[in-house]
Amino acid sequence: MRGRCSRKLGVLAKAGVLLWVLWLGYILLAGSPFPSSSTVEEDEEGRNVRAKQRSLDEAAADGQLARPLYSKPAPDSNAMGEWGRATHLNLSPEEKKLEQDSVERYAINIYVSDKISLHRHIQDHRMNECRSKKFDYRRLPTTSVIIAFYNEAWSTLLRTIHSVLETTPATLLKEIILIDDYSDRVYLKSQLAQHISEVNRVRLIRTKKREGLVRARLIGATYATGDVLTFLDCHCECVPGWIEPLLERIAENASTIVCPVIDTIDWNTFEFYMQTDEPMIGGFDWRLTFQWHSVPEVERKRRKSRIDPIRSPTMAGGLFAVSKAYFEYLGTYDMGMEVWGGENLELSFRVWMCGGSLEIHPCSHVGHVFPKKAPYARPNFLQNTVRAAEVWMDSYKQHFYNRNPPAKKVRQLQMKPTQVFKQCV
Ligand SMILES: [Mn+2]
Repeated sequence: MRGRCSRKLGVLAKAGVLLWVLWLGYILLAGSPFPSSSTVEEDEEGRNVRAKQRSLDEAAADGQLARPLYSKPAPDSNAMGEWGRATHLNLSPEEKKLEQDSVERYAINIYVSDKISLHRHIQDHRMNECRSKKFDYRRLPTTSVIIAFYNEAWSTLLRTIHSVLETTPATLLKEIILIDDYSDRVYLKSQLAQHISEVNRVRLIRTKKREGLVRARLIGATYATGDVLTFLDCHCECVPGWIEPLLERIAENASTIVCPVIDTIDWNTFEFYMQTDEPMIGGFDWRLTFQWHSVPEVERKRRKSRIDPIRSPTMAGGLFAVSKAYFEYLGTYDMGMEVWGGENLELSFRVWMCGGSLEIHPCSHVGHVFPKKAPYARPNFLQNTVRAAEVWMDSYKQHFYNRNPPAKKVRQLQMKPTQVFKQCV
């Protein structure tokens, strides 16, 4: 025991002497006339070097703050779908049958999706100004990402989750809240719970009955602890840098709902098509169906640069960020709405009528798989749009009923004349 102690002391003493010698050497070198034969030019050069070092340090600090919770594995250019490329498979008749079955079941080619990495990279083709834009990470609000799903395929759901974890700076991401709206597919039970338990900052909430998209999202929002609620669909892939512009805009103006540019992921090949030209904005027709329009001249003139957010009358619905406090002030969604369809227009009308605004940020890009067809029936679409018209359209609702006679019947059947609707609070 004692021998061991004295051996240790000996080692420590030697290490001490060695450190002292090194320090002395450093002092001698630093003090030697060799580096300090100073001329004015060299001083300036030194200052430049120091300034460069400082900016490198700052960039490194920014880089630290921009770092997501998990990093993607190194890209593998040979892997299927890497960089958002299309996947084309040479299939045997049996495999072809499996592929067709998956399309039949999900309205998305899940056979192909299953072959693509859950962590694939997406090529960033955003405008240069977007890619070089700097953010003050210490001042951006935090966000909770809310993803509701019903019987979603495994690989599209999990790719969405991993994509959020691998592209959202850890300092900004409070949590991902998954709401299972009473799915019955077996892999969404314990297998999903197990997978989720192995990643940080993901919560899984399950409803006790089928609630529909709107209520499922609102249930998710009640668990959110972030400053901003970011709603995503359950078959998305985020492009790096997607969240910062949304959060920065909400920090500037808390009464703004901000949407990313929604890029298309092909339902069949999973090719990621990034929209590189001017984004489209949302509108609607008199049947209250959502439509895309090009940016009008007046809005184009109002904006000072092509990376300024674009005001949009309506949103597509699936993907947007809103300050939690402002969403509550707005009265959230119309709770009487079921499933999906119409709720996006209702919320769009609500935000504009209640003094807020709705914008699309050209620097924020999220890919979405638009399915081959609507994956499940939505018998309540008409009912939802009737509610939106009754609450917000005043006398303009006549155009809606004229263009959409079945809506009149829905109103007679479902709306009591005394019914009071929620407007601005
Ligand atoms: Mn969708």
